[in-house]
Formats: sequence, structure tokens, C-alpha cells
Amino acid sequence: MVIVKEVSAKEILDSRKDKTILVSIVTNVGSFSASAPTGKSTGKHEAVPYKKSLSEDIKTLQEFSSYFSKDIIEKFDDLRRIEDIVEGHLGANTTFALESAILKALAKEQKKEIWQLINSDANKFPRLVGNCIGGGKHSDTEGKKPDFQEFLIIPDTKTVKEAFNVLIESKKHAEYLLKKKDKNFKSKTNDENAWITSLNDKEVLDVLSEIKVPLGIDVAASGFFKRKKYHYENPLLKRTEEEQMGYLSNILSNYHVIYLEDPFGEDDFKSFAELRKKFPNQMIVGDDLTTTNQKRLEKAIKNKSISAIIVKPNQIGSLSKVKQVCELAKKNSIKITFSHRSGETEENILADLAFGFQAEFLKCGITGKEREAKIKRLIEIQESLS
Ligand code: 2PG
Ligand code: MG
Repeated sequence: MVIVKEVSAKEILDSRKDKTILVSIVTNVGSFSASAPTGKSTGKHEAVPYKKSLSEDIKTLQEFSSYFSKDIIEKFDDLRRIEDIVEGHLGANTTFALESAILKALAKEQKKEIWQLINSDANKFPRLVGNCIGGGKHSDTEGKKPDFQEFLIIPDTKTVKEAFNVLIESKKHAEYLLKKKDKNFKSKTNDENAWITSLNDKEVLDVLSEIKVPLGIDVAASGFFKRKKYHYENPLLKRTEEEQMGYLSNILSNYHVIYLEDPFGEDDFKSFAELRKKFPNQMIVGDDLTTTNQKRLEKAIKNKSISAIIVKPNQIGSLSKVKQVCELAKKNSIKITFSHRSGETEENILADLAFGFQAEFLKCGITGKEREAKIKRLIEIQESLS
């Protein structure tokens, strides 16, 4: 059993140099800490990262420090006890980091890996989803850029290690092709270390098609949906819902895109459903639509809006709620993609969560120490089992 004797927290910087939280705990089995990432293209239905502010959450945790010692944690579901104490007092980032640190303590005490605390029979590894070329909110550049936020590569390999190699090679290959096709290309990368380009969406897809790997796109459409229209980079180009449907249908019909995230605004369950019905063999994925929130997933299920869901633990904070969302998705044959955030830390618990919850996909970038930490952890888990 684990007893949390003391809790503290401090500010650290994420990969974007924005402030985020690191929570540290002292327990009967040692000291542990965990940090939370930060999003930039956040959904409006996400839980707030901090109740009032990061510094207020740090203070609140400090005040609560001695409250936790009455609760004995013996298994994953006991995290509920912690949630009973902090619910309504802390934001999602703080709760996620606190619970992650507690899971680390529990794993140590039980001589298990974190994923085993969730499902000791886990055996299927998620496919990696790597962000290769970027646009939208994550590419903070002057001049032209793609409207879609992420152009993803989704290798289909036997092992995670092979998938990682395919991602690295594909990213290099993409750089070579961009050098040839984009006269403005300077080998610069964005928030998630994806290539920055001045090519438009279709030109990027043409480039990636040459690499001959399964592709995905995160449109992150809420980011450019205003007053009932999708406002594309070209100032003359505003697409209505119907035109957006036509444009995306054309892309799904003509490119090897197996995965399409947030194709429409974050409340447009109906258009998601229409696209899903038209393309039953390609994944229509909810992120800002569902925000790792059970109620929103229920609505998406009722409307038949999605065939896959993004799970970002810090969109909701509570890991018990993450579990409920995963269970509901599984029951309804909705595939699960655990995902990093655009501002990341070197925390690697995401890999354990993705494997423990038996997610079909893990989206966590390609290069940069914060992204690699998660992929390397997944490789380590796979190698420990073979
Ligand atoms: C997304 C994520 C991660 P952010 O939209 O899927 O790639 O971005 O963390 O900025 O919400
Ligand atoms: Mg997204």
C-alpha cells in the first residue's frame, strides 16, 4: 500500500518554454514526481488546466499536503479517493500530474510497471502516429502555411522500434522533398518539431504521398472556424460546412489518408457523422469534439460521429475518468489514440497509459527529447515482454 505523506508542486517550462506544473510527493516507499503538458489548440470543452492559475494550484496543493495521508492507495481505482479530496479545488493539469506521481509510487511498491496497474494482461502495442509536417496554430510563422495543423505518418510495422525508424526516415525524406518543392523551405520546425512549410494542404499531401506510408491529418478545424465558415489561409477562401465536407471528401478519396482528426468545428457532431458514414473505412477522429469527456463521447456515439477518439489525460485531469472514457470507447468499437500535447515535458507515463489501456494508436511526435521519451518508453515495454 502507498500512503502519500507530503505533496508539493512547482513551475517548470515545457518544450515551448511555457510554464507548466511538476508535482512531487513523499510516500512510505519514496519520493516521486510527474509533470503535465500544455496544449495550444485547446478545445473549448476541455477541463481548465488550473483552477484559477498555476500558482494558485501550487498553493492549494501545499495547503492540502497533509490531507492525503489518511487514504491508503492499493490499486489504480483508489485514485478516486484522491479525486474526492481535490475535485473542484485543482485544475486538470495539476490533478493529472498528482495522480501520475501516485501511480509511480504504487508501481514501485508493488514491484510492477505502471501499465500493469491498469491491465497486467496488456499485450497489443499501439501504432505510432508521428507529426511530420505542420501548419495551423502550431506553426507560428509569417507568410503562407498549410491550414491543417498536422500531417501525420502512421507506420504499419511489427515492432514499435521499426515504426520509430520509419518515422525518422520519413521525416528525413520529407525534408529532402520539401527542399525540392518549397522555395521558402528553411528546414525549420514548429511546436511539435514538425517541418514548417509554405506549401498548401494538397501540396503537402502530394509530397508525403511520394514517401508511400499511411497518412493521417489533424485538421484542428475549430482553430479556423468562425461565424459558420472555415477561414483558410488564402483570404479569399472561406468554406461553408458543405464546402468543407466536399473538400475533405476529395482528400479522403484521393490520398492514402487513413486517419482524419477534427475535420469540423468542435460542436458539429452532425458533419462528423456524415463524413464517417461516407468513409467507413477511414478513421474519423474526435479530439476537440470529445475532449476526453464521457458526456461528449456519449453524444458522439449517439450521433455516430466518430470511429476513433483522442485521449489526452490532461484534457480531463482525472485518470479514473480517462479509464471510463476508454471503457466506453472500447464497448462501442471506437478506436483509441492516446496523445501528447503540443507543449510537452520529458514525462513518459503516456506510453504506460496507452499500453495499459490497450489503445490502438499513440500520437506523440517524431523527434525532440520530449516526444522521444514516450516512444522510447513504449519500445522499452515491448522489449521487456519479448
Ligand atoms: C492536437 C494537439 C496535439 P494541442 O490538437 O491534437 O497535437 O495539439 O496540444 O495544442 O491541443
Ligand atoms: Mg487534435
